[in-house]
Amino acid sequence: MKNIIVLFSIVFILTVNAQNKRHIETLNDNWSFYKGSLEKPFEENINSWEKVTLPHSWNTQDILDDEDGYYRGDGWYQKTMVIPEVYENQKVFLLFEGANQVTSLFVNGKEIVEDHIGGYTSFTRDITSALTTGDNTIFVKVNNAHNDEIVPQAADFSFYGGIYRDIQLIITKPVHFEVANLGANAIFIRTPEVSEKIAKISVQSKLVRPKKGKYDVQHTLLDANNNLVKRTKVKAVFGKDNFAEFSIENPYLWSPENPYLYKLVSEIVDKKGLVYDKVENVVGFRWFHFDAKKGFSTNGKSTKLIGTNRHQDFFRKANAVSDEIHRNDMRLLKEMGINFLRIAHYPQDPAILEMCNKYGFIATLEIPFVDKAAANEKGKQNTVNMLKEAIRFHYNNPAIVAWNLGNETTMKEPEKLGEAYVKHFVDTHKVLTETIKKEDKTRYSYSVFFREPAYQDKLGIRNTELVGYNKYYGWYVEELEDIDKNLRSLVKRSLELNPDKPFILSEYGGGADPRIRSYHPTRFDFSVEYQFLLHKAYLKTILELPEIVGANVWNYADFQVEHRKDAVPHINNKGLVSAKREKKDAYYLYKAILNKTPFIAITSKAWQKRAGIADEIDGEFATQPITVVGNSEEVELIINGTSIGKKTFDFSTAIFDVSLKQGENLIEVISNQNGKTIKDFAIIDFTLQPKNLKSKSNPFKEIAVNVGSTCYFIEEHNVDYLWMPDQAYIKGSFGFVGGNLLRHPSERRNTIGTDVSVKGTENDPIFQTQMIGIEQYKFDVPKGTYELSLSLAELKTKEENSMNILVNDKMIWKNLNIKEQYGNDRGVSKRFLISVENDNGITIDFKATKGQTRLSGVKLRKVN
Ligand code: GCB
Ligand code: CA
Repeated sequence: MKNIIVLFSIVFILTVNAQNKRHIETLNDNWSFYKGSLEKPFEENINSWEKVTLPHSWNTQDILDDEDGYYRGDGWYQKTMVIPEVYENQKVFLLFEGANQVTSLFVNGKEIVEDHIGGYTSFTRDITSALTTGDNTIFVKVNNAHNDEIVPQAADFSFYGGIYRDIQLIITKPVHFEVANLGANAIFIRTPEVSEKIAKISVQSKLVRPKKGKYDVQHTLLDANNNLVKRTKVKAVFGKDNFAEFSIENPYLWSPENPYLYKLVSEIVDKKGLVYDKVENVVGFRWFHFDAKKGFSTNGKSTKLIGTNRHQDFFRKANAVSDEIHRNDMRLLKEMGINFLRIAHYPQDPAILEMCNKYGFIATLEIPFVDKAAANEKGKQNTVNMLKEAIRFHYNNPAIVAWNLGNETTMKEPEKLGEAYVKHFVDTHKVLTETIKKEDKTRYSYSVFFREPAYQDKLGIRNTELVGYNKYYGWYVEELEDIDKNLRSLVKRSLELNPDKPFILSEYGGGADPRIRSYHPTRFDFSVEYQFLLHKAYLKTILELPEIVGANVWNYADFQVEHRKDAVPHINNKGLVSAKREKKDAYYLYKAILNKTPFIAITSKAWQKRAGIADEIDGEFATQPITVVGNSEEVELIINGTSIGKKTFDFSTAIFDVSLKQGENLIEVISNQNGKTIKDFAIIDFTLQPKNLKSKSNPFKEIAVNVGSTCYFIEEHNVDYLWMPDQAYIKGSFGFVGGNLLRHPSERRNTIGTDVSVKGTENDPIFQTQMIGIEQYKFDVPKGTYELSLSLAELKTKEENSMNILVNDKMIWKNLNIKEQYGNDRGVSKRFLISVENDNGITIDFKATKGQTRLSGVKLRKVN
């Protein structure tokens, strides 16, 4: 009997508690979707619409195809649902975590005012008055068309449309903490005083009460194990803010090294102690400071801030990225060892902030005021409102230390856009800076530029407490060797203007297509190896120079940009991981440098299928460099069971020359650190190309050459098919005769190839790199039957070009005018069957009949 009573009371307590938590559930499933505008949406036959699940974007495919542009217009979502009855006279809200970019909501045909403006901030709407019992119909119209009154006006990312984050259904009692305070939960937590001895906490909250009633607001602080630390109760006032303040002794402090989180449970209770609403927030007790010379410190301890930027983006998902992917990104960043995250270029999913708090990432958060202002009164108001929404929604995250008002806002030079623009532009900066300090006195104001410091200064927009600079030395401008010199001089110029304004290197980086590999990396070749060298150079200076208080790699991951035309069209591949989150070599460099726990890695281990030309005639090995990174003293490398000795790490890097044989090669690396052995390995499937193509011991089989390139190219869609770098003809081997490498016309990208998006192929880098004016291509192969494949393209050529192609003096392609016959910017490949009947091998002649000859790629395969 006693047991039964105990059981009953447990059940009773559980139900009371359950009921008094506000009810929250996601509303992601079972939406119907229509892409386009609708005259009479409520009369539509929904059955013909597409069934979708949130997060959803309608631009997952069209940002990646060969057609310019992507759909920017209306999209309609519809859902029918029964609202769960949780309370009597309950209040029902919809919280949209993110929909891009103007959202209209209709419940049972009734418009819920007002439209939400802006694609990246969360918002909540009270839908109670429009609801009925039984089925309720919800229509959401989202529009992502360009709008002069909404930022971003332009940017290097795609403005994907859709309800691309979760929708939450929130149900409260009539008396509750305000839900729709610009998207925030109306509880603002501050820690006005924190030391090792004492932490003061002040909580501001706002209540909504439809009818009379006397309530208290009760705040309970729990430690990380959910133990009660302190509870306080104040009499609730309505119509204005409630304030509560209390302090605790010997607080556990939150820091990047030890991100200790408390939990604050805020409740509305009546005199009998019955709970009416309950909201939880995390609390981190910390103090922090930026100093232009000494750098950043948390709780008095200096910390060099090193991390990355991050976009909300995943391959073929546009921005419709699940919480699981968000959290996986954060996990990979934690593993890499960062302590600093620039949440660029707009507020992101709550999941990101949750993990910043938990992992101890110092974070900056910004609004999408990018490149250009929405230069009109409405535009300014919208921008300011976005900033307010961002600050209020994310206010309680201890990880955030600064609010950034914009990114490279002078990309479109204001002076060139007229006087009225300049006025709006400068004014917008001013109002945003003020808004930050008005909304939040506990954090720094921040803005990010890319032009010369004096330029911003002259415009009067260098007014925030922190400044960030995005600099692409060694990529868009200047050479790798001068990165150190250029960074030092930039920092100096910034500090000369304002000696007390801390400087953050808010972006730096370079592109790397995981399919492109090189042993002779050069600027703008998009090789993974060049990116590695670039980051190594930056890291050295960043770590050395105290005046760079923080630095963020651009970018954590590759992301999709519809209008970008790099090695992978539509992808900005400056990520340390790919758009599908495969780690690139530079990721491991950061991991080795930033991690304290023992770590070594063969940086190129993801590159499994490799090839090379034998060192000697009839040789059995090809020697290639293998880079190892690690945070110990030295490392030993073992190839196929045989040690080739040890090397000392230099800036966490060691390079071995390794002899690879035909077939499978096992590379092992071993290192000792504090008595602990750490290892890594790589398995390389190696194709040994004979040095002499007539070799008897290693007969020629097949080769693919990326003509006009010093890089290897891995063709992913043909099961890791590998193209080799090109070479000038060597007797007995292969190579080109005559001609010049195709170069990008602009000085800025003076390296090989051109960045045109090539139609009809996914192997753009093969076609983008070319030999122009080529005379011959030769293979000194033995007698036999061969399949010869030629890859060609005319990329943005203006002049007329046509040529004859002959193999061993026999015409195989007459008057080939690629542009006329196939079209500009289109890749063409054709295979020919060739027989070689004497010892002279294969000579392919290219003879211009108009303009110039060209060749992008060549493959040769021995059939018989
Ligand atoms: C920048 C921008 C960023 C771009 C990046 C790039 O400075 O802030 O949005 O994606 O450069 O890759 O060019
Ligand atoms: Ca090529």
